[in-house]
Amino acid sequence: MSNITLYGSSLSLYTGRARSYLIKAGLDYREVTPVTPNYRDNIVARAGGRRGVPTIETADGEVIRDGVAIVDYFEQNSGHLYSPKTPRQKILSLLFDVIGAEGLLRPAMHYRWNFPEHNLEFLAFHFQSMVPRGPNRIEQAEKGANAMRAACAAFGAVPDTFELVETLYLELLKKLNHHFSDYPYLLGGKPCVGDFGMIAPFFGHLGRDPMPLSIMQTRAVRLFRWVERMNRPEPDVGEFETQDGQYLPSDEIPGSLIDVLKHLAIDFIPETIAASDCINDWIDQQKDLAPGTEVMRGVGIGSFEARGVRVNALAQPFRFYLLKRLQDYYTQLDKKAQVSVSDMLASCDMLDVLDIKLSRGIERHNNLEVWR
Ligand SMILES: N[C@@H](CCC(=O)N[C@@H](CS)C(=O)NCC(=O)O)C(=O)O
Repeated sequence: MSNITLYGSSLSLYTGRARSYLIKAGLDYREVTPVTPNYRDNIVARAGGRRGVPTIETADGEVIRDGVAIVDYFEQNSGHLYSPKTPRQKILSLLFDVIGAEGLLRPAMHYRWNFPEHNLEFLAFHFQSMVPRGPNRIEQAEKGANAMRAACAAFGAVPDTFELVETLYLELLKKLNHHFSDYPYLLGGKPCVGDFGMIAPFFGHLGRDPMPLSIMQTRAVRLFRWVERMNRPEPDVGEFETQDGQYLPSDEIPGSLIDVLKHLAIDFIPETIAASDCINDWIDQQKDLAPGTEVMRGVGIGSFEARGVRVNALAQPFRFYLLKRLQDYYTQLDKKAQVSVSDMLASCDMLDVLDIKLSRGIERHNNLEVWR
């Protein structure tokens, strides 16, 4: 029997992050679809009452819900094996964690939900697999799928933005493909927390659903190889000359990664500003929001422009819970390191990530994110 149980699904974006971490760290786990009586009767209550995946049960019987908390738990136990120690690399590791898990939902959901002729049968099967066996299985699965289809539009993928979403995504593929032609992972020879964030959209959705998988395989084979590599226990770096399993020396950041970030900034920065404005307005209006209240997934719609196209997207507090980690790390750096980091962020149009904040903090309590 394995030590760790991962409740998750192949289809789930966020499970992809936790699974990849467990695989790369060589941890002994088994993945279970969250439809078992044990999950329903014992795990959900200890996961804050949320039927969310990924959730794990550790060898000691501890239950942890949320992919970020799961990675944190093992990073702490391993002495932060996948957290770079130098300022620029550590900041980018944290930034890619936010972008991967929160900043690429629009293309991930667009390529899943807006190509039914390619994806629908595949999705129907998987949504049914996530529902416990019983008389209303098909109806319940359809309900779940419809909620996700609606979420796709809420993240800003609607007919008026399809062209923008696709253009940005295809350009991103090219840039990532270029980077992964030279390096096995974002920061060199070893995955970092940011790689685990990025695998979330790039496995469950963009590297697995039929439509986007075929795009990635035909247009970005080196990116596709990174997706494979992130899901294999061996290094799987045969095509690279350098196979040292290390981050790049001297806090180096490759130019190819700066290009990737510069491109991501096109919608990530205006979206983050719009979301923070929206959430801070909402916070101002909540006169009776008691500390400990669960943080909702979205609290309104942020509106912004990218390449001249208006996008309206759900403003999600969780993005800022993650961004604050990067800001806290930056604050405690010495002056010289801060300059080195801010120069790098400025060079990829990402300097704003140091300043965009919510007026109220978020913390975790009983496996839930709550307002401080
Ligand atoms: N912040 C969480 C989000 C997890 C999440 O949204 N999971 C989806 C499936 S991919 C889900 O289970 N949603 C229902 C819920 O969280 O209650 C993470 O990083 O793991």
